[in-house]
Amino acid sequence: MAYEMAWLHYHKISEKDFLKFLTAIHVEYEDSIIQSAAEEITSAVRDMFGIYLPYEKGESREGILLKLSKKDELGKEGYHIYPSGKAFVIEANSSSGILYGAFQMIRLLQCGYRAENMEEIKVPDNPLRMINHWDNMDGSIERGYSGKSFFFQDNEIIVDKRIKDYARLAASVGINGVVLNNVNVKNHATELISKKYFKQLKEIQRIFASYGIKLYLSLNFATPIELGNLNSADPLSTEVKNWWKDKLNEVYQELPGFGGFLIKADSEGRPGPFTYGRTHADGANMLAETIEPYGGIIIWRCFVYNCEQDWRDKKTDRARAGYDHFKPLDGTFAGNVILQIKNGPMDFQVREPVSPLFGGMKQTNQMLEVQIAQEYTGQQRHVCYLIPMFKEVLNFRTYCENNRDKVSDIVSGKTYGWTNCGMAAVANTGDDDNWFGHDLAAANFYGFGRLSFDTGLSSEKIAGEWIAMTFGTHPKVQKNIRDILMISWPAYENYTSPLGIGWMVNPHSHYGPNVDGYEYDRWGTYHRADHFGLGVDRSTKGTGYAAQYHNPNALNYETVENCPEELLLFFHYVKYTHRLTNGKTLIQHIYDAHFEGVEEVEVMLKMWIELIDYIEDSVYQRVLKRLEYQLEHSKEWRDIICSYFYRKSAIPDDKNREIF
Ligand code: GCW
Repeated sequence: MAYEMAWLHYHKISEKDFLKFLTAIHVEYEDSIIQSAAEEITSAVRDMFGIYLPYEKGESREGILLKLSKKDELGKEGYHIYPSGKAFVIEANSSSGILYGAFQMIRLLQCGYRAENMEEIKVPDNPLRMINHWDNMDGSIERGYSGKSFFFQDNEIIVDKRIKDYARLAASVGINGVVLNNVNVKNHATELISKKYFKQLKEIQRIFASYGIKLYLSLNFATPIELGNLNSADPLSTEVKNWWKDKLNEVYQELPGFGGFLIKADSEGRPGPFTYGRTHADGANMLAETIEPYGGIIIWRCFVYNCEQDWRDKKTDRARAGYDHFKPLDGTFAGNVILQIKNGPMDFQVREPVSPLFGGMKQTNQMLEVQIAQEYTGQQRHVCYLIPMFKEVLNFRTYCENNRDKVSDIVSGKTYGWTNCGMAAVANTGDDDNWFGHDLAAANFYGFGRLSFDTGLSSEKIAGEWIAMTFGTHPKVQKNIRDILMISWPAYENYTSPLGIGWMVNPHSHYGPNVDGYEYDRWGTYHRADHFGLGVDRSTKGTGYAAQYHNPNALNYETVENCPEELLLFFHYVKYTHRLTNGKTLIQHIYDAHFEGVEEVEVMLKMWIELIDYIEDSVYQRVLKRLEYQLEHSKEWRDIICSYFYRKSAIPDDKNREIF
């Protein structure tokens, strides 16, 4: 095994109290998931305590007991773990619940808990907790920053030991659905739902299922044309419907228990219902109806916008597109359709407002899409711990109702009683030895899973757990790495683009500073910077985007005075001389934030260097190199952004720093 096991490699622990339970694992009922749970416990106990636990069937009052129960409060996938006399009990209504309980027990031990403090009941907050891979069948990964795909190579599906280890990593943080292939479905990927690939898919599905994970695929809306030789993919054509029916029946015959499909339609060159003058509800419902008898779901992405649109018209605004397209369709989607919505209205920028579709549509299942692949946040070469950003999104009050109106309430189904809903993340894995390119990027995968399971966990708590599992519980290790993670997103925001404006990256690669780099900038620069100021006016005088929110959000975003400052330039064109609440002018804020961002990276690097004696050398060196690089790159960001705005504004830095 050339690769490492991220947070699933266990440190020896000295918790003596737990030893009394380490006589055997007892299971009353057995299936593949319970076997996985038992296997996980056995190997963890072996590594942590040096004890080999025998596995026994039948009831017992001693040892580690895996028990199926019938308790309403544990829901479908929840667990109750607790010590009881000479037994440590992991109890749940389903085998998945037992698996999650087993991983939690292991986690608590790794985090240094004593047996008496290990009782816990937890039911996952979100029904669906998914990872979306953008893996292509040639082995490349769209926006992949940690090597090649471990699912595909040369247009074949790989089935090897790593698939199981991936399932272990995902299940250990509560993931229960995985989309294998990129949403841009082309060529061979269109054929994934054909005979050629069923055998391997079946195998992957079996491995995933033994870790409580359902398999999903991304679908090409034009499959009837490309695979079926029809001349249309019109969702209302009987011929097209029948073709899909036969095809999807075949899929479910071959892959019973298959989760369903993720679809990107009418976006960035992908085909969709618009070609035929149909709505997205027509498209989604046609597919949903076909797979409904099998319990399948259609996850339909709301990332629909016209990248060719002409912005000289003042009301034209990419940010408006999702809401403008989907809001009028509220209530027309089938019950097994879920709309998957990116956290912001644009595209995973370091700072965006929350998409107004959350709480904007009240009668349509919704799912939150975030991106742990750091496409716009340093591409896994910079540390950028994204969990604090996701927490802000989840905690955002939409005001769609008087209470239970936060994004976390909506996507978990608490607001409107949905059961088809949840959270999805665009994956940051690849076949690098450490899975994530940057060792510290693993915290985003780990954190996303944990947060989707338990939205109440704090970013610090999640970081602490991940550090304990990965690097141990030494207080210095805990403190320094947690501090590095916690300042990384604000630092990245500081040295890149200011106050919510975004997009100051090189076109296509989406990496490195380029103030005018927005690739769809045919009609002037996205950020609208001139000699007097910058920012996009999205008030009613401008594009009108701010009005897509419920009040008071809409009212707040409408005016410069009430707009949250971190989003000021997203919503308003503001003069360089405008005074912010801290008394600084906008231009001075731009200079200061960029210098501060670099200083924060200096601190991050220093804190890592202090860990030289505590971290295994190869890992220490890998991270050190990346942090040194990050520091240099953050300076480049600072210099390019500051000099651009110095030249535009001709206002010098009041601290007289050298601006190149
Ligand atoms: O941000 C854009 C990315 C594309 C991606 C698209 C999407 C998979 O640059 O690479 O395509 O988002 O989310 O569909």
